[in-house]
Amino acid sequence: MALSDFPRYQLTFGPSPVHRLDRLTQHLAGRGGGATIWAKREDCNSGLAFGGNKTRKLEYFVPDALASGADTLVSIGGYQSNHTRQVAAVAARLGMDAVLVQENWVDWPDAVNDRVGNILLSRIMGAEVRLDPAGFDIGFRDSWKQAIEDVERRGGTPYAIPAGASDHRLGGLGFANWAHEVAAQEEELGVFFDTIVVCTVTGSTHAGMIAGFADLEERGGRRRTVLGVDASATLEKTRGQVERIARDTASLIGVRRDLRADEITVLEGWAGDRYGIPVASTLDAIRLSGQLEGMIIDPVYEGKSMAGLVDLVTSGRIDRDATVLYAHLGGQPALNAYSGLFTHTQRLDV
Ligand code: 5PA
Repeated sequence: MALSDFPRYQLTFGPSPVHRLDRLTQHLAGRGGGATIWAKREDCNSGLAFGGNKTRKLEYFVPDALASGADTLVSIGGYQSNHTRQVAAVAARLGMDAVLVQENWVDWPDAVNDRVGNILLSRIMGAEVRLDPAGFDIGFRDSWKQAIEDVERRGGTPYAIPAGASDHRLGGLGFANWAHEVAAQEEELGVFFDTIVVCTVTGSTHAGMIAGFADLEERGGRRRTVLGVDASATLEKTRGQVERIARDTASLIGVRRDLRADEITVLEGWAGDRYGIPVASTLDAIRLSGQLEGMIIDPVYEGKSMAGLVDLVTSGRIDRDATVLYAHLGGQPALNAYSGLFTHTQRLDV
């Protein structure tokens, strides 16, 4: 089967915007870089509760959920999960229920961590929110299985969506489609993105891109480099999951060759010690992106991948003549649970 054979239920506005980050490009050039930086914006890809990367993945889950006769979407994430917020929005749009297990993934001392931002939005959208004290883990969880069973026991028909909509047969398709979308936008814009930078945690965003670009390469497209920046701080689990989902997705969409080792790159160095806890480079990247571009990124995911981009570009590890596409995957609502980090304006010397 080819990617285009899989049914897709459109939840996004259409292709997400792609634009240059000129001031960031200039700033990094003054610090040893040379690459030209662009962004593709999944943070404004949909009218469903601020959208984000999961909205794209869920476009391929919805036909499967509808065909299964489900009436309830069941999923899992941290208190400030962007993923579960997007599941709640999709359930609302489809007229389904949502049951969300929200684990205590981040030991973050914010008094309203379980009240503001993403979890607030999920409650507004009518989801059943179950707080659970368990810590961070991207694997399958008993609490999630329990939620699925509970829905069945009360006579509902659950559709189970794992953490981040990743470890699922269809998990990689949304971002395989993203790769095809990038290729079409390149034609329109007359540009070629030789390097993609993307945040990776549960893995199917990054893995889907790898599979999608491998598919394009097999159809005669040019090679490019996809750099995943780990934000899980459980590197081996994330790397393993990226690799597995990339291979499974590639074969699902008809890529005939094996993926090369150099196509699967998960970089460490910007996650800090723990998932969900920003470090100095995260906060610098958030301020940099805000003060140079008015582009808002979050302390859990994009702040870490942007910190990676900054270092990779200024160190020359990303070539000085590269054209980089930064995948902005959304996630801003979580900023509300991190207000303590930004009680005063701190202008960067840029
Ligand atoms: C998330 C994930 P993957 O999980 O597909 O690797 O994507 C990482 C990622 N950026 C990057 C943002 C804004 C994200 O929300 N979020 C998870 C969540 O529960 O929200 C799945 C972890």
